[in-house]
Amino acid sequence: MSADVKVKRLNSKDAGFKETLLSSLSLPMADDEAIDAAVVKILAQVKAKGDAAVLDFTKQFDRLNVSSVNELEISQEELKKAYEGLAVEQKNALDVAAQRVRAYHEKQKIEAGCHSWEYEEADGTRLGQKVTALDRVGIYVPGGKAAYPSSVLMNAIPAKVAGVRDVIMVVPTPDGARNSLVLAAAYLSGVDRVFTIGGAQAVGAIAYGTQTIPPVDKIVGPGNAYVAAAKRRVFGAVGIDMIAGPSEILVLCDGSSNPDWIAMDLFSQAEHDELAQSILLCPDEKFIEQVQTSINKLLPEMPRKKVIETSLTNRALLIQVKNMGEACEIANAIAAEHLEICATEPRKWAELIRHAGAIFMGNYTSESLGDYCAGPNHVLPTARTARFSSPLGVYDFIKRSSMIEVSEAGAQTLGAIASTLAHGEGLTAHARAAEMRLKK
Ligand code: HSO
Ligand code: ZN
Repeated sequence: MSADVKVKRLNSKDAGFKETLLSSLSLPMADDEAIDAAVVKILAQVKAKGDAAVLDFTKQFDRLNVSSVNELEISQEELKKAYEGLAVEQKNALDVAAQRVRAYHEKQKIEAGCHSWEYEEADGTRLGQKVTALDRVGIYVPGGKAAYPSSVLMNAIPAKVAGVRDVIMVVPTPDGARNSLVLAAAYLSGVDRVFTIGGAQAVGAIAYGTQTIPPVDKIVGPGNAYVAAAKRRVFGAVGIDMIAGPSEILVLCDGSSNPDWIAMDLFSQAEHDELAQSILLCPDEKFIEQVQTSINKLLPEMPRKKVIETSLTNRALLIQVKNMGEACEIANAIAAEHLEICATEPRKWAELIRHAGAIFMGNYTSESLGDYCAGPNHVLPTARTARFSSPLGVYDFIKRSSMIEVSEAGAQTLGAIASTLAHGEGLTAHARAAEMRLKK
């Protein structure tokens, strides 16, 4: 390992601070033309040839040579076996995580407007919204180094809680290497069917359907640049969740925490990706110094120190602010995926926060608890999109239909209004349809 990591320091008093900060933040992933062009071809092949194209691409990219897509499906018995074969400790941990994620999302279903409603007006006209679950959802699960069983839980459980009947998971298994924790998580979350396919071809297969793979209504889950490009391309034909960028953590600390804890929290997202971004906002210069010291003390122990070092060197910031109030203002401008408030009065500061994917309050709430088992979803808006979007949730797997039932009396008042407006738009049939229902 090279010399110490020196994390970039900023001070909110510096001239041009705001501009420097904003230009250092991650942007939503841009389209890569070469990748997009390759993806367009793959999607067209899958759309035209179905199973045959899926088999070809799976042979080409994942070196799996099979003669039918049926051979790429993992049966429920195999999923169950994967779960039952886990070491006791892992099985228990996965059980508790699944149970807590389910309980949180059950609660969310009740509290977050995921149910139908109706009201009646004085003349008997009834208006409302009917909520229905999507019929079929596809979950993309990356293979290789980013194969996270926790992400299977976070994507599949809210879909099942919403009432989605068919959850179809796709997961690439290059050279046939299956991840038993991922399969166990699929079993625990109630995934209905699993196919060992990946890349743009998998996105195309579940978007358009093939002879063997059923078409879904929405595709969720993270993936590499090819998967992201394919999701963008099939959007419209199907729904998608979001295009997730590298992980981000923003820590607001009043200096009351243990600098080692803060350093490790910054590492925890840095270890995901060289492009991940970890930022500390703190009014206490001495504490910032201590965090920098902890970083260098703890980094050598980290198995993923290379990734962490690159991420911290290129992307991390230690920012000295005037006070915690200013830290909250800056946090709103950053709109981070994960925001930790490590302070003695975390709730007081949380009240000032308007933009963040998830807010972790108090010195005992490490962000990593949220990644696995606190209960809330770990699929969160990145790259400042928390300004306008929300964590993945039950509400992403439902949709709403407007419900309108006009009484005879209601048709008299509404009919006259609609008729006037329709004539104004030159739409005579609209006007006549309303007028015909008026009593003479
Ligand atoms: N922090 C990641 C999710 C994750 N962490 C999965 C560990 N496993 C994005 O929110
Ligand atoms: Zn994480």
